[in-house]
Amino acid sequence: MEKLKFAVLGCGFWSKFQIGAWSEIDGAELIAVYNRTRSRAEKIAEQFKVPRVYDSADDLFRNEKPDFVDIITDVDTHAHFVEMAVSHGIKNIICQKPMAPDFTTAKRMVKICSDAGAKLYIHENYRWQAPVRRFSQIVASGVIGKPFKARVSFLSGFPVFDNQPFLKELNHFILTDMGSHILDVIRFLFGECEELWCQTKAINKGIKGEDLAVVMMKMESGMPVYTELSYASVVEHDSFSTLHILVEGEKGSVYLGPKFEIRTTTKDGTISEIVKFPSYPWADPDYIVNHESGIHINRNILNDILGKGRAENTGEDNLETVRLIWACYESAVSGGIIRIEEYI
Ligand code: 89Y
Repeated sequence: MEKLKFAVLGCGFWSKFQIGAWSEIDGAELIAVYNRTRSRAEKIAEQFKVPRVYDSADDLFRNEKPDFVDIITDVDTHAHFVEMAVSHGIKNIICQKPMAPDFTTAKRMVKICSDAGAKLYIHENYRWQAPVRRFSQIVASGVIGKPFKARVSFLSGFPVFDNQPFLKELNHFILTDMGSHILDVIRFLFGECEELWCQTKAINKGIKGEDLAVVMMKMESGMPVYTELSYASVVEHDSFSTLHILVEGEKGSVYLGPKFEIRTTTKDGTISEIVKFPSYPWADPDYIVNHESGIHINRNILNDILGKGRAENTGEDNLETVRLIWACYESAVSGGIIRIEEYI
């Protein structure tokens, strides 16, 4: 089978997990890696047997002419590398979440790609987590009837800054880092949001951004969704690195809770199932459900590139998640309700 050749830009914390996920998929071959600090790229190249290493992304594009590129650099550089890829004629560009450091930049990235006839995909993987997919199937099966309300929680005290110290330096933290996941899962499960109200706070000492956000949403369907995101929580069941969801419907409720257990309750009683998924040597056990989902999103994107399917996580689609993140910040500052169709 002919494999598409791809390059990775950025060899920081997330690259080994994303490249690990690619290594589980037939049909794509990693031919080169770039990192500003060359030694980091060399380390990744050694681990994953990548033939060529660059400390200039321009040189990489010029020499390698990859079929697609996977950008896994820090958020502040995403737009720069997307533009560079476009200028080198790359037609398939994958960019790590969050797409951009602000909404205006995200809109510009989508436009640049669309004007150039390049496809932009955003690596937004939480909706691909095995428990989230199974949860969505159960809700769609109709067993609980029409959903009328949901609560989505990410409450964690995981020492996230140990692995990703730069998160401490972000002026906007939990809504960009985790909100991009959670708000995207909410869109995946319940459709688009009509209006929202948000409150944020910084609880941990020594961080620049907020580590707590509480959001009340009214979906276009009229359904209320409450979501809470926190890296300041000391709770019995830490959500890391997934989320807990309760949906109530006319005939029952479904709860995705600790240890990937889904409990479905109707008038006949409660049925429990534990969602299972494989582990991989390249994955970190603390993040396993998160890392495993990378395989599914990568496969979905690859199939789109190959013309064999439609990608869920296009730039255009992800722009709606980015819109919600920044609508949340605006609400947190103004104290008001934001109507999403007016937030442009
Ligand atoms: O950066 C985040 C992500 O994408 O998943 C969890 C994380 O590593 C820390 O919040």
